[in-house]
Amino acid sequence: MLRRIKRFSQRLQRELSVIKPEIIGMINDRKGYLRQPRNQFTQQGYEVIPEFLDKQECDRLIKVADSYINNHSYVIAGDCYLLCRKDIHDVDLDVQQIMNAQEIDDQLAQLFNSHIIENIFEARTGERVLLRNISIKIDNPDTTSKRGYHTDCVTKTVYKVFIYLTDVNEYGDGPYTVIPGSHLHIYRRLVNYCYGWIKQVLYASRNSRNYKEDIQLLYNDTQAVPLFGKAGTMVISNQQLVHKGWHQQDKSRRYALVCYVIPVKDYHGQRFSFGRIALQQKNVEIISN
Ligand SMILES: O=C(O)CCC(=O)C(=O)O
Repeated sequence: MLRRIKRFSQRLQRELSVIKPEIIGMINDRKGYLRQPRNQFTQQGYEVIPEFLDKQECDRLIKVADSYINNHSYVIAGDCYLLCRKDIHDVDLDVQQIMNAQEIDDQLAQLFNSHIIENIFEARTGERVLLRNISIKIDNPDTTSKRGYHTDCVTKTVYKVFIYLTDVNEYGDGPYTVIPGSHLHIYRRLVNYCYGWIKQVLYASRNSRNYKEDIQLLYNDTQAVPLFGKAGTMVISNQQLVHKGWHQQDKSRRYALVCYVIPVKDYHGQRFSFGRIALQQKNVEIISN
């Protein structure tokens, strides 16, 4: 009991200390977006670019992914690792993701070093960006544990690229789903932040996501746009956009490349290690090959 009270009080202190910088950060992020050039990407927060990869390359990458799939997170080689989401949190339990896949595949290494992805963002935002990681994400059919609407962080801009490797033609294929323009909403986001803040203080545990990134109020599926596309379709997205992977993925396994991109101004040499640190902190064994 005493230990619980102590943990609660530590969490409360921590969360009290970040309220102000996080709210100021959200307001400043929005101001930054309003200064960007006006185009579909900066206004809507996403854009769909068809036929970025051909079918043959998509099929090849699926084979690469299949050769590394496993039920446990493990280090594949160097900085490349398979992250099974069930090992780090309580949502997306059927998602496996090969992080830093550019380290184990020459074609992906070429794409990683080519600056093609950075150019796409820079042409739209007018700001220099950095591609940090190309991952291969495998979303197995799941109708029970998909994460609901969220943003990737409370503040600071993160961009992602999704390149479908399988056709995503209908809801059952698990389309990436967005609320257009929501990266510019401030009041609705603040209401959700306050709600998430309270949940974070009351309920956060070792295995929970950051509740402050959840969007549970004032948005719903009627406002959402599911982004369908054939294998090879690229979606670029500002991850401050309210988004989710469609929650009723009951038809097929979806393979996609997911690339992580940040503004150069926010890069301070940090190594990409999403999930890896969490695995170590939570004492999940990382099985090395
Ligand atoms: O893969 C998807 O469709 C959803 C991904 C997502 O929610 C995220 O990357 O934050």
